[in-house]
Amino acid sequence: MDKDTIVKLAEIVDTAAMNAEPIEMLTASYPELDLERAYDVQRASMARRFNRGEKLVAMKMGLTSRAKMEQMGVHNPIYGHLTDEMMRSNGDAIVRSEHCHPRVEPEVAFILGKDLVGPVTSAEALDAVEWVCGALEVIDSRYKDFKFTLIDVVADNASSTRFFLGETRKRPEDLDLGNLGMVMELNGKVAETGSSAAILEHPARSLAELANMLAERGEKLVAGQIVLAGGATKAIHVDTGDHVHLTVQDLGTVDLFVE
Ligand code: 0L1
Ligand code: MG
Repeated sequence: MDKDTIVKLAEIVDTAAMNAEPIEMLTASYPELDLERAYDVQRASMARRFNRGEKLVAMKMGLTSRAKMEQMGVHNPIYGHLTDEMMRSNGDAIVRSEHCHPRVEPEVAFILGKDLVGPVTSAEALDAVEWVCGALEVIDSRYKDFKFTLIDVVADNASSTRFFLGETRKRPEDLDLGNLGMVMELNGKVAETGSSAAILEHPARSLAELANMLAERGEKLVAGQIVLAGGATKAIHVDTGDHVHLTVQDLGTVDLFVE
């Protein structure tokens, strides 16, 4: 697949995200698109955002739970890029009309105190973490009727759209990071319960995997960057008027509204 095609596909996914207009999966028209090239499309779509003035502030891991991997028939997680334009403050609202079919998932996020260059072990990855907090990620696949392959999702920046961090920050050594209980409520009713253990068995493993996948491309995570480790439960659909409230053991709460 040549560079012009990568740039064209990046324009298609970026425009779909900007206009909240669902598209057919790319692999239907470009069956030669493979995982490597899909990450090229993801980077080319990010380059378009950076040209519009957005700044990279975070990375995310996706498809980190067994349930989600089985659902997609894959064995490896994926990653995506998150910008300042995607970040919202705890308690803010997302705008329903800016999204195709938004869903929300409960996560744990890291804030790095040091650069992190793979290959690393989970322990080495954790050593680069300054703070841990709870997070809500809003994902919004741009594909019509949720029909896509893993390759399509990667090209679509792992369905990234918005993310919210909790205000409570803890050092990793002050938490039972591998088994934090999480309860996600929708409009005052418990919608999902889970544990951070569902995030690749330990969120630190997810962080290490991310550093290792980036290292394959000669890239690294840098001090100050945020990393969303992945969803601990299924994502829930949200619509106008909804309120999602997440409680993470020892990490307080995170709220988002849909307007
Ligand atoms: O954050 C993630 O787990 C990415 C999910 C990508 C697939 C989807 O949109 O469900
Ligand atoms: Mg996620």
